[in-house]
Amino acid sequence: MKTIFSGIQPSGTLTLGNYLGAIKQFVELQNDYNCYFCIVDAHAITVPQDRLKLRENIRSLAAIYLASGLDPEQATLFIQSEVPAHTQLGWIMQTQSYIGELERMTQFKDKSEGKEAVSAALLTYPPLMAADILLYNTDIVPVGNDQKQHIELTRDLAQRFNRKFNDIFTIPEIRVPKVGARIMSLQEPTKKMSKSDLNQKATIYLLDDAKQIEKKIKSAVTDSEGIVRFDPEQKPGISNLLTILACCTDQSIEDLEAKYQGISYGQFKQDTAQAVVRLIEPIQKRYHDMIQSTELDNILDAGAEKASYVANKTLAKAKKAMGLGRVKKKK
Ligand code: ATP
Ligand code: LTN
Repeated sequence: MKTIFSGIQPSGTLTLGNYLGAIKQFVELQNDYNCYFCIVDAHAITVPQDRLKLRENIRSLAAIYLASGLDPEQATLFIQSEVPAHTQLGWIMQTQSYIGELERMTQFKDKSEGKEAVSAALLTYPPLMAADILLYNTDIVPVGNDQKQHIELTRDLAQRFNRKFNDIFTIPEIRVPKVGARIMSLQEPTKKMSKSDLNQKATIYLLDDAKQIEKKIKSAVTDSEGIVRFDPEQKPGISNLLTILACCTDQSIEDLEAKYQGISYGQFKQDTAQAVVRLIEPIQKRYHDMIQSTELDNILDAGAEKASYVANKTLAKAKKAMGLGRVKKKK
């Protein structure tokens, strides 16, 4: 059975973009693959975090994984910092990364731009991400479109290591959803919808209530053409809403274009909001049951143990291949 690994940062309340780009795929894939889904808290601290808020976000993300339908019997769910092999292999992968290639990463450029104090860890974020993936002999990494560059680099680092030392790492493939790989901001539909957007109206959070969702979609930026048509270049706002509606109802964009011929943006927006609410409401209900439960802790404990076992084996191989540590003398 092939192996899947993916991670989400506990850096704020999850968005509809995170759900449609990442989690929805995780749930669909869990029956057919050996899956590891991680809460990458060590990645979240590459930018400043409030410690209490971070704790809360970690637990909240775990509850969202479960509420979305990830089954701990099928998939291993765990917290990155509870499996030390991640940061250990992360260091090793840093030794194989060139500063130039790390500086070229668009996420680094975006997050460091205009800032005075940029942590070194923001630059070395991709080798840690490579370590996450490579520890589990991962074949496939399901992510949104924005992670393509990081997965490419992971492949390069793995190949570089294998060539120089020993053929240890599996070279992973990326998997992005056909529709929904890049959900855009509701207010600036040429920008991706993001957890960290300061404009609350731009982003639908998975824990928003029905009223908030309706309000946000109603005020989403569109155009004056008045035709519901998919054209991301000329009509980014309407195309984004079409994508959202298609993902939430599992219909094709073509079918929706036909269905909304001659129908007003007002009605289209109302239907889109309703579809989002219908998708999210049951997740929210399960979330509230899950978040306080001891079951959540048991699942994360078991996940960390299972992940550590596999990760430590790969880490030991990588260390040995590089000559780290020692070989004990026989008596
Ligand atoms: P931030 O905005 O703080 O950088 P983020 O939400 O972009 O955070 P992650 O938590 O690291 O970043 O993303 C988790 C997963 O969600 C990744 O697979 C990412 O590709 C996907 N994702 C994030 N935003 C979107 C989006 N707008 N559309 C589709 N997928 C997305
Ligand atoms: N960088 C990713 C989060 C992430 C990840 C991973 C995704 C960290 N490690 C391993 C897939 C596999 C992001 O979404 N910003």
